[in-house]
Amino acid sequence: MLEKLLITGAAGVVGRLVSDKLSHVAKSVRLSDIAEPADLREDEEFIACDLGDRDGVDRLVAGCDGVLHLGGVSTEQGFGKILNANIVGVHNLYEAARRHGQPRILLASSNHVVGFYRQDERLDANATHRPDGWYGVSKSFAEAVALMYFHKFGQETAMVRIGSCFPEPVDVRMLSTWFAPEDFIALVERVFAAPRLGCPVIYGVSDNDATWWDNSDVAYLGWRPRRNSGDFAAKVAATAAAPDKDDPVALYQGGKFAAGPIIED
Ligand code: NAI
Ligand code: 15L
Repeated sequence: MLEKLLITGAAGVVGRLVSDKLSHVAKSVRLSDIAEPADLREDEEFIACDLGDRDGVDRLVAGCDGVLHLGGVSTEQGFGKILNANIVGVHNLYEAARRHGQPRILLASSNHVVGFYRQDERLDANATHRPDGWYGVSKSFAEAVALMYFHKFGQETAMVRIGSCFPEPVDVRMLSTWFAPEDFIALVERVFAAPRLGCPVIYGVSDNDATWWDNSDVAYLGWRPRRNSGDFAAKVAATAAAPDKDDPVALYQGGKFAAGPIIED
């Protein structure tokens, strides 16, 4: 079990879904974000920090033996916003980790690293990157940083290309990309408990009937997602319109991100 797990991005969607459910992973948890989580309890340690603040990130990482790195810009945005949180922030995190005993890192990467593959293609960990916007490029950068620190210093990282981590799938694409929060929690446990991690790509996805991604390269982690988006298929069919087959939402794995414009700062 970890002594202290740092969770960045703790006030975000995923942070709020998982951060109070990791008592089997770490004896204590340090939460951080630029914004204070709405439901912060008095007994929780919270440190406000902008990931672009090098010294602040250094202080955050000190004393932690694991990092769940969720913080940063999570949608397509102008390059300036992405640069601070997802590029400078990742640099600051890995430099702090190098200075503070190389805590194992679970990096929240994204399916948008490979968003320009078609939905009829099947990908494994070796798929060449095809980012679908600046957000996807920033996650591609983060994976490159993780690999560089692994090969140079032995820093271990799980590069988790999350599909869609929300309480339930709400549209047709999410029937393939859905990552149930409880499957994410199970993955966090395996990543920090595994005797050897390395620096693998892991597709963050549940055991859905429909799937684009193959995780056989990380069978050694012993992680078994249990949830299946198929349980929601009838609800999705009743509530979400099926997109036209030529709509980018139905064509590319990245869905609407692949069709989006460049956002100017
Ligand atoms: P979110 O946008 O709800 O949460 C991200 C958090 O990062 C926010 O609370 C925000 O305040 C914080 N943040 C933004 N800029 C920051 C900065 N400069 N310094 C410190 N904190 C900053 O995103 P969500 O959905 O919780 O995702 C968590 C992580 O997982 C993100 O890195 C996202 O890119 C990644 N991801 C999430 C997916 C999902 O389906 N929810 C899918 C693929 C990747
Ligand atoms: C992501 O990377 C985003 O952070 C999340 O908000 C969703 O849009 C998700 O991908 C997705 O592709 O569904």
